Amino acid sequence: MDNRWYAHWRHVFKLDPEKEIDDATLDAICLSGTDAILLGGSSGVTFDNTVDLLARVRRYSVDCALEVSTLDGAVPGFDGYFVPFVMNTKNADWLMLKQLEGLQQYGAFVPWEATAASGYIVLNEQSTAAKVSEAEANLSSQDVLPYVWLTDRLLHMPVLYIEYSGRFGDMSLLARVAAELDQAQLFYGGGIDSADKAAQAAKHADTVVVGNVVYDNLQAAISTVQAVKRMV
Ligand code: 1GP
Repeated sequence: MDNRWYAHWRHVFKLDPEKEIDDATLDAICLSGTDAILLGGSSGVTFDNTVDLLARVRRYSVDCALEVSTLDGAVPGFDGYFVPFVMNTKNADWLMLKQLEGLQQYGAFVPWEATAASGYIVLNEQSTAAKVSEAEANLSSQDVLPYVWLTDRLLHMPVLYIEYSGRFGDMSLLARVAAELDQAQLFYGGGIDSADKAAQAAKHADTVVVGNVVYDNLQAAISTVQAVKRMV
């Protein structure tokens, strides 16, 4: 069953459990009107730092989900879980084997009704996500399409995530991907540091994810919420 508990999310803040965030900043983020807080990071995510941040976000009524990218950071108590699969890598660890290892250890505890696979297409070669997963990130719009078809039409993954982490992506590529989707919810993340960029991404993506700018420029981060909501 796939009831898509995240279907209504248009704007999401992604927080990295490894990074420090003070109470005032977290307060502003959680009360910003965003649809959800997603916890995740490409490195340094542990059980302790994930539990700690979850407990702090739990003071607010906003949805809080976890992107499960390490076994260490698999923590119960979230509203939902995304299990990432990197579609554009030839390293089987990130395609399937780490996910399998997770199920071999913790499969009996997975809340299936609140767990979704997300097919990542990682497109910024310089990002930690691309380096860690050995993604073949230098893809044109044309090159990306077979990955989109694989994720959306053959495997029927419920989420397709266009990931430019750290750099604002090619919006014409994003538009091309959006036009090609049959059923997956399209997430976009990467380099959104202003209302204008958030609005551009929201034109094509179902769900816009805003990460780093939270730590660099809080006001700019907050401005992305209304920019996305205005596009709906
Ligand atoms: C990272 O897609 C998210 O996984 C957000 O990217 O940190 O560049 O906003 P930024």
